[in-house]
Amino acid sequence: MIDFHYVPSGNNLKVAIALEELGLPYRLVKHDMFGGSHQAPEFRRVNPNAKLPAIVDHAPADAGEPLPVFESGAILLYLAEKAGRLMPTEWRRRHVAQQWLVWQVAGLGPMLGQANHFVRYAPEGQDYAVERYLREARRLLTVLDRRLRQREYIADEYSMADIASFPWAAGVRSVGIATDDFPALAQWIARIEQRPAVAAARAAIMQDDDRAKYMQARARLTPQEWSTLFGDQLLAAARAE
Ligand SMILES: N[C@@H](CCC(=O)N[C@@H](CS)C(=O)NCC(=O)O)C(=O)O
Repeated sequence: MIDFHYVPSGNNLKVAIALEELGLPYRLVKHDMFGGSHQAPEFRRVNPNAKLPAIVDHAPADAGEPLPVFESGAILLYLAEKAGRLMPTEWRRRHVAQQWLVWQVAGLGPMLGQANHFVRYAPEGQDYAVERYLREARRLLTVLDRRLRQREYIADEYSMADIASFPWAAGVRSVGIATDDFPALAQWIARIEQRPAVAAARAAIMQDDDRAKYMQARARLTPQEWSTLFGDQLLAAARAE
């Protein structure tokens, strides 16, 4: 059994899709990001970086202690290795899939994340930051769109590379980017959305009462929530023993 610590967001949807695709049994452990449950000392023993998603595998391959794994990219690679699926085994194909997976976690995710922050959470009037991150997000989406022009999936076969990029690409409307501007990408999103595991993953974690709070066009946070996510409490939690 795998404990899956989550909030209803794109990074977390990656892990839900992977678990559903691989048919691995998991137990949902929901967090309240706005309330700061992920900053509590017990969860920082699972993820010292105090972010979601994270998993704890109670039946790791070495038959040792339960193993916590954090960072969505690391979790996808861990689950692929555990199940022996969704990452190519042939050397060249594996490195193709791996570099696109890392491209998502090091580029597309952080840039869209910052765009999301400045469009939806920051005080208004930060035009330079909004334009900088939206332009970089559009550039990265263009790279992915071009990659998908001649192929069905990002790598040579459906893989963790697709699972990593799908939730972010499918969610770009939240920062005001239309997928119509990226035709190959839009077709790939529609193709992935047809997968039963994707529907099951969305049903498991995204159809959630709290989801509306994550989807506000301009987020309205209480001062305490703002401090937890972006202010003094964020730093205090990292410093706490
Ligand atoms: N690089 C991390 C990013 C995780 C992340 O930022 N998760 C968000 C939710 S999507 C979170 O936990 N936010 C709470 C916070 O920043 O305190 C990953 O890919 O797992």
